[in-house]
Amino acid sequence: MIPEDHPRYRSLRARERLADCARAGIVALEGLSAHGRGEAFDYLLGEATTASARRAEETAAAMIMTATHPVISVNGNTAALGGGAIAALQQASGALVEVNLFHRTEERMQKITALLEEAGVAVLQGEAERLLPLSHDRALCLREGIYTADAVLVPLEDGDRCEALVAMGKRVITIDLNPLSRTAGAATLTVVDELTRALPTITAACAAMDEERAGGLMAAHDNQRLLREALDAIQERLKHALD
Ligand code: PTJ
Repeated sequence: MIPEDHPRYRSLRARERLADCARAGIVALEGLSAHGRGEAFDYLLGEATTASARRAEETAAAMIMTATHPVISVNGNTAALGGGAIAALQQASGALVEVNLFHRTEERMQKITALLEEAGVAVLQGEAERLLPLSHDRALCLREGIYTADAVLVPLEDGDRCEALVAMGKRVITIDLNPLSRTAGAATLTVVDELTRALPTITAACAAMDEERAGGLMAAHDNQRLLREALDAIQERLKHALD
């Protein structure tokens, strides 16, 4: 039992949730190390949404709301930490939700689908086909989902699939705390923020989005600048770490 007044309460609760979900076969064991890497970057960012990340989240909403076939791709970590937030984003945006796993087993696919449905998500289902040019199982996706999408939100993505989706002409929006990752560099838009902070902000921005604002945000978008601003925020924190 983690006491609510513990200074690291939020972080400890997230770890506990991921560990519980790993024991239940929802989160891959590798997902725990992926989370640890994310935590380290979040520490460096001050565990808060920077102004630049907020702009990225608003731009993400613009890209989703102006797409004709937006899809949210969900893996084990995202389902464990953000099931309810995915349901809210789906409701605000009308995006389809598809489960897509790196460490894919039929059992995990079913468990993650059940967890998402319990959280209120309508999960797209069907016969997955090997439709992406990748040697691993993230190539498996639904023809009427990720394959047809013109915008894909892929939280905690791996670089290969991100590059493949961009090469297919899709807008690829990722949420990744590591501004130096291959994914961060390859995506159309990288939200350098923690998943559970980023998703509700994107949802709120979707609900408030109009065509003119969306056009302005997308015209001003520069992903390299967003990544540089994230690194600047880290450098600034380090400069004053011992003040
Ligand atoms: O459920 P599966 O089988 O699809 O596997 C999922 C994992 C996460 C194991 C898989 O996609 C993977 O190995 O991911 P990577 O390549 O380790 O990338 C995960 C990225 O997400 C890393 O750059 C982390 O810094 C970042 N990250 C981890 N936790 C969070 C995060 N970013 C935002 N919010 C988080 N909570």
